[in-house]
Amino acid sequence: MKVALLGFSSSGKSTLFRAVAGPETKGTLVAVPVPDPRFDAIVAQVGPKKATPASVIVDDDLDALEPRGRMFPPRLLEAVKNADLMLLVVRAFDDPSVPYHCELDAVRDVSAFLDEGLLTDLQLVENRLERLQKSSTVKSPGSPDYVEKMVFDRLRPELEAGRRLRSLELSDEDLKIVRNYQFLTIKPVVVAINVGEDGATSGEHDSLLGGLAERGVEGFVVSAKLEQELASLGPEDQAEFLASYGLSESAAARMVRAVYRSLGLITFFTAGENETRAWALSAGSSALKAAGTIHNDIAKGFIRCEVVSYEDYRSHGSLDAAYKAGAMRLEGKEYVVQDGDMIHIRNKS
Ligand SMILES: Nc1nc2c(ncn2[C@@H]2O[C@H](COP(=O)(O)OP(=O)(O)OP(=O)(O)O)[C@@H](O)[C@H]2O)c(=O)[nH]1
Ligand SMILES: [Mg+2]
Repeated sequence: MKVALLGFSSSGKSTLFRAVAGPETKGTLVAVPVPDPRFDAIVAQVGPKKATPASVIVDDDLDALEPRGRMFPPRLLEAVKNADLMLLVVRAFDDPSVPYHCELDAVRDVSAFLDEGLLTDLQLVENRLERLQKSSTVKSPGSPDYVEKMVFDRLRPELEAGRRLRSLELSDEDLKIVRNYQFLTIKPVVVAINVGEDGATSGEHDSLLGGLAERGVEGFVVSAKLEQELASLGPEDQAEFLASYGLSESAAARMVRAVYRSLGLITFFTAGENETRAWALSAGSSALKAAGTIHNDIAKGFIRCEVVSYEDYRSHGSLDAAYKAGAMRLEGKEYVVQDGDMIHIRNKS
């Protein structure tokens, strides 16, 4: 899962990136591990040679949003295509030594971003409808152009009314058409409100967060600069440092949780002595999809899937004990994977 960091220049994107990436990271791409006490417990019990947590990839290589004219110039739009989620960093810290394009107003910046996404999508729909008008087959029921026009005729008023495509109940057929285009509002958005050093727990932005929730957008408050300092400390000092600011979790952990929720992800585990690993998967996915997440070949040769729920694993103390107690279920390709499932795919290879 790839997260694109977006925001106006000097909103704190790169500072947040360094905070979640840690001081060691070079470059603009980093895999941030998903904090999960269940995974830690499995690793402690199995003692594998290698432990790989689930992670989300954060990309800070995108251009800043344009404050004037088109917010998403073509190059930026192109880059956003490759991301699964847009993480908007919005500036709410006041620092006269760091110039900003206009007066500080986080609510305005967030609205401008969300509205621009709607407008960009609306324009795409309108341009496409205009083209379709000229098509020779648009009036023949069942033709691809006819079907597409029907879908876009329905989407246009939704976008005009400010509804994000992601918030609509789209059928599989709708989605098939929508996915042919690069709509912005089909992607989830998470907003990081970058407050000054003392604002991380002030509650000052609660109404903004509430407004976002109403639009189906996750948000969290962070002081990127403070968290960047935090990232350079050892684990014990980190906990103390966080507590002294009234926080229980680092920016990285809060960000990853928000991303996970927005993308509707669950975690399943593969516990091997060589490698024990946590994997992110869309909620509602099949065992076959889970197999494909591990490796295409494993999906191709899929025979059956051995599943032990995390609760059963915990209560029996190990996978061996769970198997012996009959807590393992054999499932087929269509089985809907549950959060925390411990999975072993039996496959032909
Ligand atoms: N006081 C304060 N300064 C911050 C905070 N976050 C970022 N800054 C400062 O703001 C300046 C710009 O931050 P960056 O993280 O480089 O901003 P950016 O969004 O990556 O900017 P561009 O890459 O130009 O688009 C830096 O000098 C940061 O130190 C914060 O929470 N508080
Ligand atoms: Mg930057």
